[in-house]
Amino acid sequence: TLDNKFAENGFGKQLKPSSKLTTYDDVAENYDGQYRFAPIQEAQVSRAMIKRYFETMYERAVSDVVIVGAGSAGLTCAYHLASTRPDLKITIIEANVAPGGGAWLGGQLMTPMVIRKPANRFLQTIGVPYEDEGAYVVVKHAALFTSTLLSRVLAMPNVVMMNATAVEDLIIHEDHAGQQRVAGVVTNWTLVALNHDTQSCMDPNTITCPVVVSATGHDGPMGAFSAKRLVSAGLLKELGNMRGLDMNRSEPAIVNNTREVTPGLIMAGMELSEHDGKNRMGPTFGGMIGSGIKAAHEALRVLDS
Ligand code: AHZ
Repeated sequence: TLDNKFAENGFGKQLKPSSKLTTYDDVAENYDGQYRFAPIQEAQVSRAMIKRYFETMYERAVSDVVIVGAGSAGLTCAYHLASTRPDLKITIIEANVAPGGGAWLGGQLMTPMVIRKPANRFLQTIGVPYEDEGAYVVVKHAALFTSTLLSRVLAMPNVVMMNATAVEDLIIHEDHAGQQRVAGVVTNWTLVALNHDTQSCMDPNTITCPVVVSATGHDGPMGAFSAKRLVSAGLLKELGNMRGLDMNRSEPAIVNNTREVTPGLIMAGMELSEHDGKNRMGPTFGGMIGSGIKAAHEALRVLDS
């Protein structure tokens, strides 16, 4: 068969580096100005991705913590949790192709990012330089914060991120006493989740876990997902709805109220403003950092209880 032939041709075997492989910056004596790649078969590329991706899906169908939303709050939570407890299987589900949420820009379409003290300590931890302005610090480009945080999080062996994947429901179990408990998430490719109105019966998938951290941001096409679902599932009477902008009220309120809002579900970041009816802060990101760290502590408390 074709597949046997493929196997005979060395599928799965390590390609032998040839002395003829050269790059433009090669200083080898025999460099002749030609960039030469190691040979590859198209199926090897497909299998390299498929094998790893689906093995990961299989393994993470049961996770220790699922973080929904890879914005500044969700990523900070992932960093703190994964670095504190390398034994935990932490799975991040992000609806967008590009993780990072709103933290690629500081505010409006401007690049510098403002972070109030003492949240700058987290920048020191992950190694992001900043200008010190006294009460607050400024990172020269929000993307420096987000890309650094993302790379630190993704480099940790216990973290998996599935992007272009939406959480479209929660798993909710009932215990003997009739108490409802969030016991995982229901996922789908985001492109599928966005098309339920036009295609029938595209069933989702599940990830079971003892703790979900929801950090899906304020209301939007997908935002405030869990807060809205708690209302429609009868676990929250009504949405508090995000209130007007007040930097001094909102940042401590979001951090201090980051908590297990319903058994098994911790809420962090701006999603909490919709759940609780708290003010927004606009373009200052210390509250998201503080909330992410608090959510990590809350997740550990729930896991250890
Ligand atoms: O794509 C969303 C984004 O990356 C993702 N997300 C939303 N719904 C999802 C779902 N499944 C999977 N159902 C989902 N992923 O969640 C991420 C939220 O990131 P964000 O940056 O919007 O939220 P945050 O709370 O981390 O940061 C908020 C930043 C803000 S908003 C604000 C204001 O409006 O005043 N101020 C600040 C600092």
